[in-house]
Amino acid sequence: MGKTIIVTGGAGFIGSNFVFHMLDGHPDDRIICLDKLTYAGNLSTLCSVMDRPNFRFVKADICDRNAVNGLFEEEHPDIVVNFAAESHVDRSIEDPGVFLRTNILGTQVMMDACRKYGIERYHQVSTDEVYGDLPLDRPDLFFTETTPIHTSSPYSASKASADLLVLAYHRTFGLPVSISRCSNNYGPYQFPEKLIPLMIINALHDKPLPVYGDGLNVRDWLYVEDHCEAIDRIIHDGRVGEVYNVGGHNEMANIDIVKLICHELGKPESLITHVADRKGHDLRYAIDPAKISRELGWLPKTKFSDGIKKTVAWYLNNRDWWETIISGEYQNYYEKMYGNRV
Ligand code: NAD
Ligand code: TDX
Repeated sequence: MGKTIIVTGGAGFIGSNFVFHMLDGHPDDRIICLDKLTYAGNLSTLCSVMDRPNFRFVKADICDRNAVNGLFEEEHPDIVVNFAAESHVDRSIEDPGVFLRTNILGTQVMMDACRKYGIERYHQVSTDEVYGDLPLDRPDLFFTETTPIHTSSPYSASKASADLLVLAYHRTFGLPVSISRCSNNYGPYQFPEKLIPLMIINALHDKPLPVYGDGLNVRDWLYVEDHCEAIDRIIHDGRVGEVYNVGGHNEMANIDIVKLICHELGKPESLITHVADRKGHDLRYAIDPAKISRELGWLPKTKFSDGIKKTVAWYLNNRDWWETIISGEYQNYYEKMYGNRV
């Protein structure tokens, strides 16, 4: 029999890709998307699956205990995958409060519901940022699952706090948890505040491309579908109580990514503008994915050279999606779709 899976944050970038991945790959499962629809959540992203009989969308805050408990009582989920989070480092530097609330307390509320009603697996979607950063002049160093937690931004501190709480609920209450710590994702439906979509959209408008500092900071990029496949494997075959790093050994300096985007779009590199650096800017992320490859046979399928072409093509072919975001119109979508249904 199929499983019932609650996917929190499923109207965001990775969560929506995960919803599509699960509906395609596990048609017998029932997928419930629980999402608050913050500025980063876009219900129109899910319009192609909204009418599927084995899909349900519920607008709710993961911090809202009554709403979360009510959903567990109705749906009796077997698995919870928690993507819901405030995810943008720059915003966490401006206003940390909501990061602590959603990323830590929201995680607690979700896990308390799992304890109260019983669950087969609670999976926490975490990030490589919990490990802090690596020096640029030590390409031999990588983050493994035993690298100490050492955070830089309020965002990464909130994600690390949540991870510690998840492991504490496993040890203290026996909650069957798992955690994935993935490197930077890119692909369709990424909100245009993040590096790759922001640069694509600015370049299309011949606007300046704002590179923080010297642009030499390194990120380790993974195509979003590969991340979804990794989580799929972990929730089904990953060991309870374990952390799995997810990444594809694809390190690139920011400036090289931006130049590549200029090249793909036929835009001049003179659009590149160096701006003030991010406060506390992490130098280099680099994941060692040996554990997930060894234990679960996971390997990334999309090479960066193909993935970036697919991503640029997606933004070119889906202008409506990001134009409604830039105009702010997408925030009226829920009202339009659901306003007269309640
Ligand atoms: P995103 O910002 O695109 O989406 C977040 C989603 O969560 C949105 O739909 C938003 O409406 C929802 N949400 C926010 N607060 C909520 C709340 N209180 N209750 C219910 N829903 C809420 O984020 P993303 O880039 O898709 O990241 C998803 C997860 O993956 C996050 O936990 C993030 O930390 C993690 N992660 C992201 C990356 C990356 O490169 N983007 C890499 C590693 C890990
Ligand atoms: O305008 C920009 N200019 C710029 O130089 C932006 C938005 C970013 N940058 C730099 C900062 C980073 O070094 O590009 C790099 C990538 O920045 P982001 O897209 O903001 O991602 P990052 O800070 O690396 O965090 C991402 O990966 C880990 C996600 O946003 C997190 O949610 C995830 O946990």
